[in-house]
Amino acid sequence: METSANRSETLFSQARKLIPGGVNSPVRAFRSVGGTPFFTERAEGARLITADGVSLIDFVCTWGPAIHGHNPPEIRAALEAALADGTSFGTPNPREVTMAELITGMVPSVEKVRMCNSGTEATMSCVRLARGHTGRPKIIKFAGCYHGHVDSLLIKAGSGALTHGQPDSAGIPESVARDTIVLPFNDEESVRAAFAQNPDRIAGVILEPYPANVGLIPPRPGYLQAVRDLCSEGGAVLIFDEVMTGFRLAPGGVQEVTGVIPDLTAMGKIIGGGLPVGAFGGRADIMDRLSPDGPVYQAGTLSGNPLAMAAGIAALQKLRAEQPYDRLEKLGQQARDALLEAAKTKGLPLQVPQTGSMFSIFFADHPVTNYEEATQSDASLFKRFFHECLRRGVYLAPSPFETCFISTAHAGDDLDQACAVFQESLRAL
Ligand code: KE4
Repeated sequence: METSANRSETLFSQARKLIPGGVNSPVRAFRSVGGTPFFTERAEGARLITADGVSLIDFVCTWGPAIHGHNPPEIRAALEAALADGTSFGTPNPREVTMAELITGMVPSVEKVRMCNSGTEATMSCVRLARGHTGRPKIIKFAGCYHGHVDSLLIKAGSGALTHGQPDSAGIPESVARDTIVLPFNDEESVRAAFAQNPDRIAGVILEPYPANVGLIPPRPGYLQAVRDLCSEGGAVLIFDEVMTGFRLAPGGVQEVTGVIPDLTAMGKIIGGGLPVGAFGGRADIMDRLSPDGPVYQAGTLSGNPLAMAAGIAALQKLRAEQPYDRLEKLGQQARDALLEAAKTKGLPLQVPQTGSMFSIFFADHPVTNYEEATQSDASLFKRFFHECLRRGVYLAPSPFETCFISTAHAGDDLDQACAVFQESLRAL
């Protein structure tokens, strides 16, 4: 007999009959931490309310979009107003212009921008643009960086694939994979060598400037600028995948924080206010190669959808008005310090890389600087920690190779309570 206490179990067994793995995105299946995933009925502020009636302090924030917390009134009001006018038009609509003005105003390197429907579409389009602009075949990416499920980028992806122990995906022919060069992150010499070995063949270099799909790995000082310089010298397009970091670490993302300027930027998550969205933009001379003006084709039935634009505009306008970045940095430090303090007392090897409202948790003796080191962290200890937190009402990203997010709604009691849970859970290990 189904009770509210086990409604997620019932839903999951039904879902598994109809949806591969019972989920519409692999990481949600909890395969990296074990157990049955809970289903969420609704979300408010810093919390998810599960189908089992449990209230959880949420550090996934729908994988990044919910920087203002869940269901903020400004986004809800914007959606309710837009809904009254219809859900999709298939023609240009005024909100697309407003969104383009906001993005190009907040990310200075983006002179022109095109909306799409996911981060995957954004990175895929950047890669096609780089190849179309340069006429070259090869792309450089970095082990551990994840850019969505794009054939030519799902090579040693660091998020879903790594989490599921399948560093390469089936279904990608060698003919596609061979034009992708995979290098270690934080290793400037390997980039230099790749350019030297492939003169005039590299169309673009794509990276998460702060890799966050293999846990959070900060770039070494000077590394991003070195990659920038090598791309300029080699005539390749530098692509920053800021789907996660864009608008989260600063209005202009990592490129604003570091001053390292890419040629193209992939965006997503926050700019949709929780609705399906992606965007890519950058130098006008490259963006103008896009159809209908140029020879590089790209399209999307629901690109610029009025509801997604309304929610994204409200989210970006709220960010511009509130400028919450200093507050988010302090909240991130509070979570980091609570974790490190408890681990020290317990004598546990713990690394908590943190920047702004993003942090990850490695059970490791030394700071993690690349994919190889991340895979050597103690994943089984993470698994136990995850469940100790979950049963105390705190939901962390269900993999050691993901990043946790904090929203402005976490400030105060919820974060204080979560930090106490972090400490109790570490003590219980
Ligand atoms: P989407 O296609 O999932 O909208 O975006 C792909 C993507 C691209 N680039 C970066 C840096 C990303 O982090 C992502 C997606 N992130 C994952 C979380 N690691 C989304 C969660 C999921 O796959 O279910």
